[in-house]
Amino acid sequence: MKFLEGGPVRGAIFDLDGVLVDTAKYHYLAWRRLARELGFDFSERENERLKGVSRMRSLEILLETGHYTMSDGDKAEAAAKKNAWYVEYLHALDESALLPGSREFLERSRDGGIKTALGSASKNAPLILERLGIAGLFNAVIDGNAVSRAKPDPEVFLKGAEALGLAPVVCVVFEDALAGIEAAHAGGMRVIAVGKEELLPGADRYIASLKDLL
Ligand code: B16
Ligand code: MG
Repeated sequence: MKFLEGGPVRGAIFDLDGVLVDTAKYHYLAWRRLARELGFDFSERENERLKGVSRMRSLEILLETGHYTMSDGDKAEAAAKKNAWYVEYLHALDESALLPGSREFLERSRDGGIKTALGSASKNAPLILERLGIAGLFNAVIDGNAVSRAKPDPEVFLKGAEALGLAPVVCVVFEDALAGIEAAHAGGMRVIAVGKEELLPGADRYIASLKDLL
């Protein structure tokens, strides 16, 4: 399997939301519900700023857009409420939410001797992988429960490479968010962006979806 310049690839580390699955719409519905409850609206364009960002940071951005302030205790409560709604929406998730080529590319990577890891900010990753029926396609899962520093810190990807027993230089990261591209490079890994160069500058290659690599 040859899909990237710059030496062999022995490990592939995948972001979840926006790379393997489209969960952004469920995040959006839950954040908008919270915003409306607080008395302001939240547009899809504003929601773009939340992609790849941690739950608490997402809440802070949401509150900023609504010019709304809250105590830390209320923030924890609001984030928990949003998550409960999000998890409720996730029950509607099934294999049809997989982005084009996700399952096939994971399978082909493994058949081609490339080890696979998940590198996601989401604390709900195990539930999502289960609902999509792809949990068994990963050699390692590093998610929001396993890291203490959010992207653009490279922690999630470095832990992924380590769990695969590989050096960063032979790993490639698949990302749809700027913070993730920065995190991968900060960890010494090459990165393939799922999206457009205008929105995601600095990646080593661009694809519209994993289907492009099949
Ligand atoms: P949770 P990724 C990210 O997933 C999402 O893109 C982002 O919108 C979300 O806030 C974050 O996970 C945390 O998710 O609330 O489920 O813990 O793109 O890193 O796979
Ligand atoms: Mg993402």
